[in-house]
Amino acid sequence: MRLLFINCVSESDFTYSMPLAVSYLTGYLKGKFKEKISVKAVSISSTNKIIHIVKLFKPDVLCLSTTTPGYDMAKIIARQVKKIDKRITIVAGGAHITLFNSSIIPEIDYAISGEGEKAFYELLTYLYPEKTKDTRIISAKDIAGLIYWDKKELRINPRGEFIKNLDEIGHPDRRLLNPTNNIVFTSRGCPFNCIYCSSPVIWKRTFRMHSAEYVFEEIKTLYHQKHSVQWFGDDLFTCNKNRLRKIIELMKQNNLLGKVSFMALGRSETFDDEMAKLLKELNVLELAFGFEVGDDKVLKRVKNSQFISVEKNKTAAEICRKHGILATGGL
Ligand code: B12
Ligand code: SF4
Repeated sequence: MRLLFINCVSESDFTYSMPLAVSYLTGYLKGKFKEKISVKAVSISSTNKIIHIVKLFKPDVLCLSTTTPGYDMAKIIARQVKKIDKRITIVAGGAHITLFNSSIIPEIDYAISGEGEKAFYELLTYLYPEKTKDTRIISAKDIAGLIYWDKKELRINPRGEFIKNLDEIGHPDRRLLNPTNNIVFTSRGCPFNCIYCSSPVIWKRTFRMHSAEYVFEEIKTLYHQKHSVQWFGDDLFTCNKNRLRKIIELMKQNNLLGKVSFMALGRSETFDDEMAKLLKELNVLELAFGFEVGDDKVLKRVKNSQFISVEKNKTAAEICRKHGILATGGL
């Protein structure tokens, strides 16, 4: 089975790099099929080059990962690829698909809304039953979150439950990523509900954490890839003190504490002096908050919370200063 992943970006976008999503998806497939899966992943904003790669690699499945700004490109690629070879199955996923289910065009055979690992694996099992080790008989209507064409009608299956134990997803296959990628995810989702944010829609306000052991392995892998500065990409890193203590302990035991520095995202309601102490010990140098506005009424409205206040934001910044952590704030 040959899978070609494309990170769809607009021609004017220069901030792109292969999304970690792709490495999670392929990492999850490891060992689940009878034969080796050939994977190629490209992040290029030139349609001509992409078409050239499609002709050379000859994928069975073309996998498009797309945000909303990249979706026009995804549609162009899908249309052109179907013109070259109708037999190539085109599957799309990513934030845009999760947020705008019905935007699928007929050239995209399947799309997956929401968490992709389980649904993508089940889709491949459905498409290639002879190649999977799975004994289940899966049909398209049973795959949670699958969007597909039934004759000319678009079917949108409801999204299923999130994978409960996040460690089950396995470690992302970082060989597919740009070597400069220094992002570590220690959780998925955020329990809050800010009115401007896509996280509550994408992750439905469920918050799941990886274990301290899993996080430590990720940090260690990146450290061995020469990343002494790492970025926790979590929506909300300032959340669980006990797990932080365990991560620090593991770093100490393995002589890594102080050798890696970090940046992370926080929210002032889940941040206090004790949390700051732990973050400092872990060597978090910078914490980015969503301070948003200097007016309490508007702040409570946009953060959708009665517990937030400008004063709390100020206190969070002061606590950071006290502990020598750089506090930055989105306004
Ligand atoms: C880290 C991050 C970045 C980083 C790193 C991106 C990277 N290359 O890894 C940087 C800063 C570079 C970045 C850039 C951009 N980002 Co960004 N980013 C994120 C962030 C915080 C996490 C993404 C992530 O890795 N999540 C973890 C993975 C596991 O989840 P996931 O990406 O949703 O993937 C799952 C599913 O979507 C699905 N899936 C994904 N792709 C595919 C493909 C197939 C075939 C299948 C079947 C399934 C599937 O399965 C995955 C595993 O479960 C999200 C917000 C968030 N919390 O999700 C925003 C987010 C994805 N980014 C967003 C945007 C807009 C962008 C930019 C376009 C902004 C810009 N123009 O500058 C660029 C484009 C990047 C690109 N395409 O290369 C938006 C997208 C909103 C939308 N409507 O589409 C988000 C949601 C933030 C927001 N504003 O709400 N981003
Ligand atoms: S705290 Fe951050 S991630 Fe959570 S809903 Fe608000 S803006 Fe989104």
